[in-house]
Amino acid sequence: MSSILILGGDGYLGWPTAMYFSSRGYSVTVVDNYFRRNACTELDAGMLYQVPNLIERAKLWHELTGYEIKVVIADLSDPVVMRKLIEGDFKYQWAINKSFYDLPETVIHYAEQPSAPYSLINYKYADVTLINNLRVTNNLLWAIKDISRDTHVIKLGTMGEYGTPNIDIEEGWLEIVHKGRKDKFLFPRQASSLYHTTKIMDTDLMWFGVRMWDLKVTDLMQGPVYGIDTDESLIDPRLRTIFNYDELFGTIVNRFVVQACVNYPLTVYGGGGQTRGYLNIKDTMQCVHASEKNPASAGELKIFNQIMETFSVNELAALTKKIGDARGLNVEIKNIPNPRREAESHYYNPSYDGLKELGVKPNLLTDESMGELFDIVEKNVANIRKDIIFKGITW
Ligand code: USQ
Repeated sequence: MSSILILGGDGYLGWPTAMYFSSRGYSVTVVDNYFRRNACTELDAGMLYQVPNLIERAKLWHELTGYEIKVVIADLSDPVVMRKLIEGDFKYQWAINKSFYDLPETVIHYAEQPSAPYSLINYKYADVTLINNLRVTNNLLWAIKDISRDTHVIKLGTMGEYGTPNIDIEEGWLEIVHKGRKDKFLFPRQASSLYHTTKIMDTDLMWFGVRMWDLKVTDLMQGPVYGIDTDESLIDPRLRTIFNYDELFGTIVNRFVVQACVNYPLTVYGGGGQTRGYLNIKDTMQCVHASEKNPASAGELKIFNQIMETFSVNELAALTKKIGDARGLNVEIKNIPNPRREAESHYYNPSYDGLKELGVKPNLLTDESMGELFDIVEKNVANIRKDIIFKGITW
């Protein structure tokens, strides 16, 4: 049974990933320090529904399926904690067999502050983002180097590392011919938030570890994710992932559906021409699995662009309105001054064939899939707080 360690196993992607691998027979351990939940409480970000804590989730998963997800509650920005975790010198907060430990064949690294607006609230939150994200990555790098170089690291990066350049975006690398000579480099990167900047720095740290110490790393450049259910959460709604719809932690599709359900005009920032690559949460699972099955070799940094299709903000607003109106919601769209500094009208042509070539079958954003999201949000409409939808964090 292959062993997988998921750093950040309580988050929007971490918990569904844990269930996904567990249900496929992997030995799964999740680690989290409840950063996301605590930030939601501290900053009054709200949630569409309450979710059980990580230990309760793991117990419930075991009761319902017979599978075990081992739980460690710990702060991975502490280097000692990270080393002990990889060495096996730690205590599970929940596991059936608490004494059993095997070195992870794969580490999936989600343990980061994931929000662009959070990273720009003020100096304090910029600092939290930089320190947490870079330290966790550096701690992981050194622990793997010193203790377990055969472990394959799957690191969640972001399409935002590339920004919106006026040339086609390749999958991670670019061949450059300069004054008659040729070489291959990381694709040029230019972030539009400090959160995205930490992801660029993560990639550089990982690339250093690959070059110097022959580590095995896959870096997944993911676009904004939408959706709630995966096959595993269909077993019981209490297994659903954390779902935020506020300005800090909510991503655009999820936010728009929530806004439509409570008659809040869809918050199109600026001109709405901002184009990004999107994917369903179910496809995040498929992509991570494809990466796990096709690991990087020693001394290789594999990079994939983890998106399934592109949309502008205006296109997403129009689709949300179409689906919402068909459900009798009378959805309004409102262009509001853009709180962010980003191009609102730009060229955008990323490549994203690599993961599909490994067998990923896209779940595209259709009337039906957006309708399924509306179904869940409407059932929880009484919990939605309009006051947290837009606060106006400016860059
Ligand atoms: N936007 C609006 N109205 C809103 C919210 C967002 O017009 O109410 C616009 C934003 O200005 C941006 C686009 O929609 O142009 C996407 O915004 P987002 O909040 O959905 O996503 P973003 O801040 O870019 O970050 C999210 C995740 C992050 C991940 C990133 C992938 O929070 O963890 O790395 O998507 S990417 O955008 O490709 O860098």
